[in-house]
Amino acid sequence: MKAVVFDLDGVITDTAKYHFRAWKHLAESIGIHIDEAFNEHLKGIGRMDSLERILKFGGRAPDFSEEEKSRLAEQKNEDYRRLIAAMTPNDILPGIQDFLEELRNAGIKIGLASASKNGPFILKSLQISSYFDTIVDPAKLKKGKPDPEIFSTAAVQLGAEPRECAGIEDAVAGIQSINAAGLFSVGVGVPEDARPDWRVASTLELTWDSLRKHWIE
Ligand code: B16
Ligand code: MG
Repeated sequence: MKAVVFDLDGVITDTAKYHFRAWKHLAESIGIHIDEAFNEHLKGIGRMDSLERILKFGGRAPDFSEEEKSRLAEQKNEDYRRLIAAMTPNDILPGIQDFLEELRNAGIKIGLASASKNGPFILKSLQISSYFDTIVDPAKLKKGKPDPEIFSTAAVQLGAEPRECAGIEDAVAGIQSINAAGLFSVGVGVPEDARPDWRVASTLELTWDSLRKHWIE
């Protein structure tokens, strides 16, 4: 057991509500209405793929050029950045700061495997950047979650074999990515059929002691 790799949105902090607000605003500007249920399908999915899903949902996929789509995604991101700029350590999900501290004290390496290009900015706002030994740059990946690439890359960057790492995710696509990469998978509030190796209902259940117990079982 050498390393733990964290997803960001839904595991470290809840950015989904800000993504939703910004996407809703953008979608409405082009006549598409999305609700919270639809937003579930955007969790863990990269920015351009999220936009594609929204356009397809609204039946407007053929109406925009690549250039226009980039502009729409940029517009959403500006809106989103305004919303997350106000985040503080109070926005860290319950138990996560203690868990990071325990991992560091146990000599376990810590990585971030988020689809978000705003990951480093968010860690900084939450004042927890110093816990992270590595952050995977999602811009350098060929494929997003559920492809295993992001978690495999995290293991490589941490100098560990996948089976020496655990990955923590709140999205089904994320669990699929962890399982395919061969890490021990931990699912936060994911459905049973997502098949995590260990399932917790809330981030409060994440402690180094309990993770270790489930991992070696
Ligand atoms: P950005 P995660 C994902 O974060 C979000 O769940 C997803 O909704 C978002 O579209 C994606 O990051 C990209 O974010 O627009 O900031 O680059 O769950 O992989 O940490
Ligand atoms: Mg997530």
